Amino acid sequence: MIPNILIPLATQNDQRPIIYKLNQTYAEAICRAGGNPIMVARPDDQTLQELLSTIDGILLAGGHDVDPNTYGEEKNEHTCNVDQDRDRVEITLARLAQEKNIPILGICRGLQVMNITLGGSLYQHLTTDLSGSLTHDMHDGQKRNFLAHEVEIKSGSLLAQIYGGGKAMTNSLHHQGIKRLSNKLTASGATSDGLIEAVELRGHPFYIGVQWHPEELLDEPSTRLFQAFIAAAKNKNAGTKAF
Ligand SMILES: [Mn+2]
Repeated sequence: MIPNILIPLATQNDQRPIIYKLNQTYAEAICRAGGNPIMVARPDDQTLQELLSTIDGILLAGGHDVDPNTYGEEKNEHTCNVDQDRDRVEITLARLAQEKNIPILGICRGLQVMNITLGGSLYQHLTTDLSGSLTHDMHDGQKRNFLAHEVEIKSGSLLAQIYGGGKAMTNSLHHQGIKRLSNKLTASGATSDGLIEAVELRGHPFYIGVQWHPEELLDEPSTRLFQAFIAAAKNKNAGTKAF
């Protein structure tokens, strides 16, 4: 059985016409790990519910900023290109994944959506809002696989089982990040400036978010992360942990 992985498309709304899109690397990473990506646009909530019976896992990809209203804050001048309909779709999926034990992997914005869904909040701009912040936004002038910083992986976490514990060198393509961590989530990785860069939901078969972009890296830990996600998706209806 090849597990179907639902991926809401990102929105490119800083130009006209507005485009729904997905970087090729996400789909390739899912395929390499043995899954089948199923891209969707903006289904209504009822359609989303029905779609869930046909899929085995959910991937929340990167993209533009989430509307700060979703975590009770006013939008400041650094938050841009909000798509409230994408926020609705992804927050609904992150909630349903929690409730129904559906394996879910959140990448970059995806991790942020998971944290917001479960009651956390974001820094709207790390450079100005997180004192002593490292340089996390490598969008300008660097390749997307540029290894920007270390992430300390918390021992005892699911992520440590996958990454082998210790430190991981990762890329970094984000200007926002977790401010208040959801009290349901566990921090499983952080950078030296104190920013939480990985989260997981204990007791769930696979509810993992990472702030970096493993789909752009072809190293072994990134490969194992996608393999573990697809293994959990294959196991979705078995009701047991995949690893
Ligand atoms: Mn970073």
